Amino acid sequence: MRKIMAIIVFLSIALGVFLFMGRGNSDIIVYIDDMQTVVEREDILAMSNGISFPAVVRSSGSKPVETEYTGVWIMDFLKHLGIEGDFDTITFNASDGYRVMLSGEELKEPGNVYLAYMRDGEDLKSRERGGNGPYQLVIRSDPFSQRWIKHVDEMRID
Ligand SMILES: Nc1nc2c(c(=O)[nH]1)N[C@H]1C(S)=C(S)[C@@H](COP(=O)(O)O)O[C@H]1N2
Ligand SMILES: [Mo]
Repeated sequence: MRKIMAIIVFLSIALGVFLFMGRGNSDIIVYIDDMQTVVEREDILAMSNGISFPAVVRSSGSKPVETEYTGVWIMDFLKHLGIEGDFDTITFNASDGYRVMLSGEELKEPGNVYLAYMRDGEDLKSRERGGNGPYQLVIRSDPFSQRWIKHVDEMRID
């Protein structure tokens, strides 16, 4: 009996770890003034209507690759949180400490800044799993992709 209990406990822990690792952290925390909103992956998938666009990816040490990203336009993302145009800048933070601030002007440019969650029809993998995700900010006017923030997990709206 104790053996069976031990096996059940072990399997539950293993399953928990597996699910945790598999998901990575797929929430984005949005800060506005003193308020903090947690946006979950299913919210992001529901708001995007699956917009896809081509992009050339230049990663250090490899040739440029033509790919297709899928994501939500940043202004549509904000609109779903009740944020329209009343901000000057947004600071994007990544889980590895990378940080980029973008101006409202640039963010409002139609079809430029996207919060991407898929590349070539596959979910972006987390940093732990060797990917650029689970979310990557893609700035289409930025051909050398220095500001294409990988692993975005926070946004501060000012
Ligand atoms: N989170 C995060 N995003 C990042 C970076 C980084 O170090 N961390 N580097 C930037 C730079 S300098 C480039 S050129 C592109 C591509 O980086 P890669 O060559 O490592 O793929 O990602 C950008 N986004
Ligand atoms: Mo770079």
